[in-house]
Amino acid sequence: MSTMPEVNPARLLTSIADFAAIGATPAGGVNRQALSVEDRTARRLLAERAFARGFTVFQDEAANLFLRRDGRDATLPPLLIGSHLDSQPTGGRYDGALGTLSAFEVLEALADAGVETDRAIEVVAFTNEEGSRFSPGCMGSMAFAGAGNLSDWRRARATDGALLADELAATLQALPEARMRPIGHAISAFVELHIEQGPVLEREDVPIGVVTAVQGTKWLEIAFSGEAAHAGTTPLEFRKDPMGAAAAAIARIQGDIMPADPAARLTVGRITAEPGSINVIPSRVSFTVDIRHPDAAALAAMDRRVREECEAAGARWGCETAIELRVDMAPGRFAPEVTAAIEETCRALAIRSRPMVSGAFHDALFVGRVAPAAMIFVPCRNGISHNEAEFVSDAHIIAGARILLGVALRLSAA
Ligand code: HGY
Ligand code: MN
Ligand code: MN
Ligand code: MN
Repeated sequence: MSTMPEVNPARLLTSIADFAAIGATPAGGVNRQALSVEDRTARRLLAERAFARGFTVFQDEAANLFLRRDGRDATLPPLLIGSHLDSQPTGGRYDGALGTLSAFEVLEALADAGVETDRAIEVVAFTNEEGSRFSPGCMGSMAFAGAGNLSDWRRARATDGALLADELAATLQALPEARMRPIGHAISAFVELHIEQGPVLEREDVPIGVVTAVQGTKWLEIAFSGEAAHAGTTPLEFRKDPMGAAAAAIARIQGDIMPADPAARLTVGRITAEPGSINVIPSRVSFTVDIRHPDAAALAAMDRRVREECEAAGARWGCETAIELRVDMAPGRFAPEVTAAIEETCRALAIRSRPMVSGAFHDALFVGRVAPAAMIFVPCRNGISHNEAEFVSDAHIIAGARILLGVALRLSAA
């Protein structure tokens, strides 16, 4: 005899705190980078909780982790819900983990209520959504959607020098009880709950965002190669100074290209100088450019402008310029039938919502290429994310999980 399933607020809030302790930083954030020891610890904790509930645990060759609660009809493709567990080096405790743990709470609430759904529901923790330790981001969901080549990525080196192939193998081996499954299995739909990571919902005091689309993203790695020389003896006209080139290029990127379009987002997040000595003109300077725009043509135009500015700066400072495209994510629209299910659930629970476009990329962007997908956003304080101060109120956490449970009930019906 089943009852109406309800989210268990105390259990979910405790779970979020439990996972925030894995890779906890002194400033209250988390450092749980993809395929790290901390990431493996979090995966194990989630898998053990799944085993304890009698769910089945799977991994695929991209180390995507799946927790399955069977449904009435095993022939039906499962509904997939979830997000990611990896974090930025100085990340917040909610980015990714909130969606993954809220999805697990949905399975527990259904189990507690004895509800048998028509189709199975699977919770997923996709591998390396952040892309900060290994490029590209959304590695696991891209591989799941056939939108990227895992064998190419295997040779990638992390920012700390580790080889992706080794870290993938260690992660899979750390969970021997999980069953391996072929990558990219059929699913009926995918719903990802995530913090907004921006200011809109909080500013409008709306508890739920119904995400209809995700803007496009390009990541460029720019490298200027010049000539190392003595800081004290080398006059300007003899210098082939990659730092001068980088400074000129970044000034144009942030001083001219970004201000020209209010929808443009350009970020230089990482810069490295070699040899990095105070009294040596660098031999090489590399930096990253994260380019975002909701419109594909505008994104391509900004990419061209950035490349032109870098080539010009390199030439002016007597340097060679190398530009590598590390990530190329076209803007994506989500499935109306899934956003409609989210909106219906918000109405049924009398929780206000508003449609919106995501400024951040997400795993749902890629899963949405192979199955109907959409996202549910909850507000975060001051719109801050990718920052240890990231915060979501308990009320918004519970509202988001209740919506996810309602949507899962709707979409798991045959
Ligand atoms: O960068 C992004 O958009 C994602 O939050 N990792
Ligand atoms: Mn995220
Ligand atoms: Mn993130
Ligand atoms: Mn994401």
